[in-house]
Amino acid sequence: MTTTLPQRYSAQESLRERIDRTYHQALPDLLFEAQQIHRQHHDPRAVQLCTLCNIKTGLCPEDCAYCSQSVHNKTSLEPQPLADIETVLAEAKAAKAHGSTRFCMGAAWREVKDGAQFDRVLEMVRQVAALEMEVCCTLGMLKPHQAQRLKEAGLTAYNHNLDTSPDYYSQVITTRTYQDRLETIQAVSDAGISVCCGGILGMGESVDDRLSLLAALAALDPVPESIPINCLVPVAGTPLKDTPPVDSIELVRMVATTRILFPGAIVRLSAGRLQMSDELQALCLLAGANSIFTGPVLLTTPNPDSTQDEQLLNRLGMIPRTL
Ligand code: SAM
Ligand code: DTB
Ligand code: SF4
Repeated sequence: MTTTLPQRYSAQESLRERIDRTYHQALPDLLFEAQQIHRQHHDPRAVQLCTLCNIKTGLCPEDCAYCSQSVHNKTSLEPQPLADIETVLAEAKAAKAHGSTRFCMGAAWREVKDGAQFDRVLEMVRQVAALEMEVCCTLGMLKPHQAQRLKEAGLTAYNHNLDTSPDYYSQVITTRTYQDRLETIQAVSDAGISVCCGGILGMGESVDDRLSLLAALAALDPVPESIPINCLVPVAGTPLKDTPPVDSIELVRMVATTRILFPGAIVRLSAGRLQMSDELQALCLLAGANSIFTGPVLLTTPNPDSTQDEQLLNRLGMIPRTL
């Protein structure tokens, strides 16, 4: 009798073929595979709560078509200069009191510039780290010495998304390249900071583009430890304001495929939860998502409030993850 290896162990299969086959298998098989892997690497009941804080709002020179904060988009957002350390620290303490174990500070910058503002951000990182929370920043492009300084200040992770496939990217952003993003991600991992890198679904891209995004994430070395999956929050005044929402089952397939490809990563069900039913969020958590952003706003757009999230986790018998 000849024995054939199960398809998943085929040596000839390319990464992209494996991603395609994984994503397109029957949903029960996809979910079963994702759950097996999820359970081998994580507590299936635990969900990490993470809170965002926009430390500098609006007037960003980049032209990201989805973003409320770009100067190129005519949105109703009120710009705000870099926040005070005290204000940010108070928000971090409140987030911790609500069960968040990770605090992520975002700035509407194209890139970090050395000087007093960056020094203030470094101090924010130091003070949040002292609260014994994971500290993450997303500040745009970084140079290696800046990544090093963030590491020394106690930064746990840096969020810098690839956003979409290399092919679709230029439909969404023209003011910086995919390569620019890869270089920032390299500087982050070279500094010993954990990479948080994912993308956005629902910007008019195809399923193939989404799978190419996963292939690009899988080609990073090291692969990201944290992968945010955002669904576009359409913002009035942006070119993507009328883009139709992501198909629910396609979202669940993406989450499950991400879980299978990145067994050890925290997969974050990020922007767009307000538009999702409880049942869809539950399916995403069953498919391997194990983190959500809590608090009534993400950076500039609304998000379910903590009470709603608490009730959902309770109904599912799930618990906030401790550090
Ligand atoms: N300026 C920095 C940058 O672009 O890296 C940090 C902030 S930026 C808002 C962080 C990420 O949020 C973006 O890379 C994008 O993936 C996500 N994002 C921004 N606007 C969004 C929207 N309307 N819907 C979904 N995700 C969005
Ligand atoms: C990420 O991928 N999603 C979060 C976090 N990284 C910084 C941000 C979502 C922003 C959604 C749009 C807004 O609120 O402006
Ligand atoms: Fe600026 Fe970031 Fe918004 Fe792009 S996503 S416009 S870089 S704040």
